[in-house]
Amino acid sequence: MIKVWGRASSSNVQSVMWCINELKLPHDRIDAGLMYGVTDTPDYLAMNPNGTVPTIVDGSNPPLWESGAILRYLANKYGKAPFWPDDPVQRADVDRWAEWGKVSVQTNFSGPIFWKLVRTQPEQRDEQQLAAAVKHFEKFLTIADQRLSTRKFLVNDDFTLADIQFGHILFRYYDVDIKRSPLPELRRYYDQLTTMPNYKQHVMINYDELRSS
Ligand SMILES: N[C@@H](CCC(=O)N[C@@H](CS)C(=O)NCC(=O)O)C(=O)O
Repeated sequence: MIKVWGRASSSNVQSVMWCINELKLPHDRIDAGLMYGVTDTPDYLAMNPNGTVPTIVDGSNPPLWESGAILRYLANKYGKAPFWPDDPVQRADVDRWAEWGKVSVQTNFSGPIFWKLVRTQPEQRDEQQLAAAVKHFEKFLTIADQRLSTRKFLVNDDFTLADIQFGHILFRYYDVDIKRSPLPELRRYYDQLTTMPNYKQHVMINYDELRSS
C-alpha cells in the first residue's frame, strides 16, 4: 500500500496520483498542504523537511518527496516498457522528456502564469508581464506541438511517464483565462488525454480553493 500525502488541487500531487492509478497500485491519499494543514506538524516535517506535498511512503520504505523522483521511483519499481523502457537508451529518451516537462514546462507555467492568475485580482494584474510569460511558455509548447505532428504521444506512439510529467500541466493551461496560440497538434494531444479516465479523475480537478478571495 502506498500512502500519499497531498491535497488533490496540487499539480505535483496530481502527476503522482495519475501515475499511481495508471500503474493500478493500491494507495491511500491523505489531504495535506495549505488549508488542509498537516505539513507543518513535526511528524510530517520528519518525513519531508520542506513541508511541501506530495510525500509518499511505499510499504516499509523510507518517505520519498520531490514529485519527479517519486514518478521515477514508481516507474522503476512498478512500470514496464513501453511506459518505462528497460533499455537504458530508450529509458533515457522517456526520462529526458519527463525532465523537460518538469523543469522547462511546469516551471514556466505554474509560478509566472497559473499563480499570477489565480492569486491576483484581474484589476491588479500586470497584463504585459503575463502576456510575456505566456509567450515564453508557448515556446516550449511549440516544441511539443511540432513533435506531436509525427507521433501520438510526447516520446512516440506509446503512452509513457513523460506524458504524465508534461500532460498534467495542460489541463490548467487550457482552463485558465489567457489568450492561447493555436497549437493544433498539442490540442489534439490534450483532447486525447482528457479521454483517459485517470486524467479526468486525478488531473482535471477544480482549483477554486486556490483562488484569492
Ligand atoms: N519540487 C517539489 C515541489 C513541491 C511543492 O512546492 N508543492 C506545492 C504544491 S504543488 C506545495 O507543497 N505547496 C504548499 C502546500 O500545498 O502547502 C515537487 O515537485 O514535489
